[in-house]
Amino acid sequence: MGAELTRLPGNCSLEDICEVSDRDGGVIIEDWLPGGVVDSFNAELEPWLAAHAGTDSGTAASDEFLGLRTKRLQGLVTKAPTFVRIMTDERLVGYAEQVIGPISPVVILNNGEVIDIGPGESAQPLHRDDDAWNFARPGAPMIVNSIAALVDITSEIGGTLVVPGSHRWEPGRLPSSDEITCAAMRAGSALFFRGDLMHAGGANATTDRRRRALSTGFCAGWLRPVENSYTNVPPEIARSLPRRAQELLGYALYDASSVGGGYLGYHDMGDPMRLFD
Ligand SMILES: O=C(O)CCC(=O)C(=O)O
Repeated sequence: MGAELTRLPGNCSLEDICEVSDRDGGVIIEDWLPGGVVDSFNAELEPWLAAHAGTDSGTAASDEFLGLRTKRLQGLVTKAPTFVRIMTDERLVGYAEQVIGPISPVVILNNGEVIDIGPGESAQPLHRDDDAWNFARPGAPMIVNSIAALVDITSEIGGTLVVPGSHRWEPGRLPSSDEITCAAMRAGSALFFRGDLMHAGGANATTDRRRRALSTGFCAGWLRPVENSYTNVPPEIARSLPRRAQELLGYALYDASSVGGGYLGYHDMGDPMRLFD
């Protein structure tokens, strides 16, 4: 593995993050989350992960991709309230707004997903998150994602495999092995990356430990997100959240009139935020 990801210190600026991401497609931010946040989030997750019934997403192909030895949790606002603090992080949302800004004046949550890779799991195929929307092309990302380490992550335990620079590649180009690196990180650090960067969950083939990480992604406000936030976080629960979280979950009316677009997501021909008045 000859490729490397740049590592920025925990107090780096949004400008630093955007500059490296623009060049490499992704960047590691050391100690992004304070230890207390990681600890309380992990404690809230424990019962949900213990009760996890196994991968059952609806199709064999998607189960295979998600990982048969991997536990995934969504609906994190309801399961682990510390997630609200994480998903509203100013640098993460600011990063999303910078990258996605050229195609959408508004970003919403694409997914908040714990990815807990168990022993014996194999590596995912390399992919771009933008591939979920089959017309996406490198160079024009529709989403950004982050993978935050909730335990110390190494390549042996299933660290994310990343192909720095692949966000600029022509369609169809595949990496050689020395163009792939692993986002090894200590707990609390995170990889921020664009939706057009090639990456994959790594294999956990030789350890007896689980690789626990959190994926928090944002997409253009006009795109159908991977996670259905309206069913996972219904209005009865969203009502008590901070306004910023409600907006990021997609409850605010999408207004692109400032860039010549229109309005999306009416509730009964009004702004859904009125539900919370
Ligand atoms: O778990 C990871 O490190 C990456 C997971 C991923 O890329 C995915 O599930 O699409």
